[in-house]
Amino acid sequence: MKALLALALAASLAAGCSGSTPGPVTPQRDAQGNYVIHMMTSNQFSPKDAKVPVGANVTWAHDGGAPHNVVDLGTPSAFTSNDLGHPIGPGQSYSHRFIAAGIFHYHCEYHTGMEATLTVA
Ligand SMILES: [Cu+2]
Repeated sequence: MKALLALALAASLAAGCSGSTPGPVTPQRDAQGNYVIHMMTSNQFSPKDAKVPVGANVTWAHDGGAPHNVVDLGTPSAFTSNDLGHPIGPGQSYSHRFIAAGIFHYHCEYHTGMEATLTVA
């Protein structure tokens, strides 16, 4: 019984450690198979550090609140929701398919500090 308890404790500690390990997170997929990154009401992207496979279609979904956009910070910019011709509002989204590997740093131009990283590998 004591051994079992120790084992359970060790397992929960290990789980806690892996949960706090920094690194890219694979976003949840929607019914169409798109990887979904949320633009949260707190003016943050979630997951902030995301990873998807080459060929993935990524959808940035607006959770509500202030309008946002999505602009790759690379030169030239590899993707931008400004192609839509309007900010992304509540209930709206922006999608882009990534056909090549890369690490992309992007941000929302409307909110200082609203930035994130997407790794395509
Ligand atoms: Cu924003």
